[in-house]
Amino acid sequence: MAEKPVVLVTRKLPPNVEARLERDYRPQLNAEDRLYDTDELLRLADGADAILPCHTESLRAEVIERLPESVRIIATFSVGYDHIDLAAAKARNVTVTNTPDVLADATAEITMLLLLGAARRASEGERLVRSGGWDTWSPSFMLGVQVTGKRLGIVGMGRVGQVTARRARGFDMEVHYHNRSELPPEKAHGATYHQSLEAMLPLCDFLALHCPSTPETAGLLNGECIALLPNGAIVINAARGNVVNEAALLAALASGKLYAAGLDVFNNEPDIDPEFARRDNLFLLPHLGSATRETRDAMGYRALDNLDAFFAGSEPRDRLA
Ligand code: 8YV
Repeated sequence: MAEKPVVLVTRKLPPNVEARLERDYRPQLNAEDRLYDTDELLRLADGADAILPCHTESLRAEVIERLPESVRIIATFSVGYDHIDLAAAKARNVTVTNTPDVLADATAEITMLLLLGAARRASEGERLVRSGGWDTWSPSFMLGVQVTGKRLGIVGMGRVGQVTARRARGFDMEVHYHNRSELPPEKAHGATYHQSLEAMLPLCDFLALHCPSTPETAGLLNGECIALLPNGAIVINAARGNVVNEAALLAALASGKLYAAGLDVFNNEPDIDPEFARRDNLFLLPHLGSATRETRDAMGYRALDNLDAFFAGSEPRDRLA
């Protein structure tokens, strides 16, 4: 019988996922969950048939070019693949897969949390209670913005966007979306399509970003786009930090153009712009989009399904390159 493939697993994964790895592969696990720098990653990849990374490992072109010949597939434990240079992988004949579908529910949950948290001033309220500073109640105390019945614009109507549209309807929201192409009605869930982002923005009391991070979407929500939103709009980002021009976002939060923002993702995580922590009208989470036990298991299984297919000589269902 052929030897089991060697898989370099860059981060500590859920126990059930690691158990399946131990059963079916010869995994090199990261029990201490240390972050590997590029040199260590390349050294550990020596002799590995596959790498199972997370978005915390940057597999840009110069890293992929230096990968040992033994590596034939990168099966990332993420739906996003902005940390992997697909063209460089293709050029070296390295297959790349991701984990779509399975994190849509968890990420849409976080989107609704961000939306509610930003609109109803949840961070401010929580800080007040915890600090012992809560000493009053009045009819005008800590008023926020009501979510029910408001207009939500979704940028990127992929799987996460579609589940978000469904959840938002539970709050009687009027949902709009901008996407490369219009979806069939069963996927649009009653949301109205806008071919142009600029045409949709003036209709958005809330704007939720769910597009992938690509060269085309970098800085998509810039100052000009924010200016097109209604005064007092709320921006939600559960996609990637670089989809937003953060300086423009912070300026709009300071000027009052935006009422608030709810953010789960940032540029340069976890060393984010300290200005975010200083502003009150922000509801901030540390990249928790897919962070449920159920979803992290499902992401691991999906990555392993891709590896299983690849090493069985069939087409992995989530092949990107
Ligand atoms: C993951 C994510 O937790 O899957 C993604 O693209 O952004 C997250 O929800 C993370 O990327 C795991 O690698």
